[in-house]
Amino acid sequence: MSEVSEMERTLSIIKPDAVARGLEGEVNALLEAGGLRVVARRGLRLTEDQAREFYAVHRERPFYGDLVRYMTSGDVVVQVLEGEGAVLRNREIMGATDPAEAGEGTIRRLFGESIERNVVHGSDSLENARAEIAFFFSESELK
Ligand code: FUP
Repeated sequence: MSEVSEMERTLSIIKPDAVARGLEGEVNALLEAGGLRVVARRGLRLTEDQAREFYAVHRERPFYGDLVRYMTSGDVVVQVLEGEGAVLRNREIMGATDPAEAGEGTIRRLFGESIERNVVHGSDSLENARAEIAFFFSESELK
């Protein structure tokens, strides 16, 4: 890359079926190989209210109910990634929302089962990254 990127943080979620399939280690190996470092992480089960709020931007979309059901169906891992240009970098390593359209070698192409069961979430802007990190982590957990 020719441009100098700023050090950034972004939010990553390993989604329920990926946790259940034991993909956490492989997912994080790909993120780390791409230059991102996990600086905070926690396993948890989203409540329905949390999932509805987290995905509130999609509340008018036809897939919203299914998405909330899926995201509350099992444990997830929420984690903060740090690195140069971390927001975009994470999105590149994840690949397109639909695994069928994701590039070779991306997490979603390698492990995704459908547009809903697409293994990982990643913040899509620096502004959303800040809000999403604060949604799950307190200042004291983020040194
Ligand atoms: P992304 O930022 O790549 O996670 O994609 P979006 O913010 O557009 O979508 C958020 C989540 O909604 C996706 F990860 C999966 C789900 N979704 C569907 O289930 N169906 C769709 O048609 C689009 C998104």
